[in-house]
Amino acid sequence: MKIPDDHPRAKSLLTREKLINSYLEGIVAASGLIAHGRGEAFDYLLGEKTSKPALKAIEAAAAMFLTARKPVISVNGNTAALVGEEVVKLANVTGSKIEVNLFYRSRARELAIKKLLEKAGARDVLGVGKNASARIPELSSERRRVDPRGILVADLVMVPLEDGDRTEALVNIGKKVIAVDLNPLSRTALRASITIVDNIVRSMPKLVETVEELKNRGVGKCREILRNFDNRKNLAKSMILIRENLSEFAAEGDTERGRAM
Ligand code: PTJ
Repeated sequence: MKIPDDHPRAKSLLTREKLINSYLEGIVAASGLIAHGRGEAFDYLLGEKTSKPALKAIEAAAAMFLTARKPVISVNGNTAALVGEEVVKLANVTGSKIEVNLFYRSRARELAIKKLLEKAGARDVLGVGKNASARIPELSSERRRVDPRGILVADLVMVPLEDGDRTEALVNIGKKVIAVDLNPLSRTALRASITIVDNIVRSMPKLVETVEELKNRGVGKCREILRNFDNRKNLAKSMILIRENLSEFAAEGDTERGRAM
C-alpha cells in the first residue's frame, strides 16, 4: 500500500511498513511487531523527538564506545530491519564487532539478518550458526548463546530493543551495557549502564554523528563525560518529561472544555 506523503503520521507508518516487510522476509519476529507497538506508545508520550536526557545518554554512550577495549553491537530482528546501515556505520567508527543475538533464534532468521548486514557493508557478522558456541551463565533463553570472539569477551555490549533478562545477566558478569529503549521503566532500561530513551530510528544516526565529533576531543574528555553521567538520574528526567507532556496535553484538553462550556 502506498502511504500518502502528506499523511500526518507518514513517518511512523513508513517505519511500520518497513517492519512488516522485514517480518515477511523472515528478519523480524512476529513478537517484534508487538514490541514496536509498545515502543510507539512511549514515543508518543515522549513527544516523538530526541529529548535532552536522550542526547545526554547518546553523548555518554559515544564516550563509552570510545573508551572501550572490545565493544560489540548486538543485533536482533527489529534493530536490523530499522537501522541495519547505521549499525554498520557505528561499528566502523567505533571499531566494534557486530553480533547477531536473537530471542526467537532460528537458523533462517540468523542468516537473513547476516545477509542484510552484509548488504549494508558489514564484513564479519558474529553469532551465526555454530559460531554462537559459548553460553552466558544465568540465562536460560536463546539469548544465552553468544560468539566466543564477540559478546563473550566484550567489555561493552550495546543491546538495542532488548528484553530485560540479558542486560541483567551481562551486567552481572561485569560487562558495561548500552541500551536503547523507549520505555524508561523497563528492566533493561533500569539495569543498563547507559540507557538511551529514544526511538532507535532517531538515536542511531545521532550516536554515529556524536562519536565522530567526540573522537577529535580525546579520551580525557570521554572520561569526564562518563564521570558526570548518572543513568538512574537521567532516566528520572525522561520519566519527568513524560509526566510534563501528559500534564500539558491534559491542560490543553481542559482549556478546550473550558471554552466549550
Ligand atoms: O529479534 P528477536 O528474536 O531477538 O526478538 C526481539 C524482540 C524485540 C521481539 C524481543 O527482544 C522482545 O520481545 O522485546 P520486548 O521485551 O518487547 O522489549 C522491546 C523494548 O524495545 C520495549 O521496551 C519497547 O518499548 C522498546 N522499543 C520498541 N521499538 C523501539 C523501542 N525502543 C526504541 N526504538 C524503537 N523503535
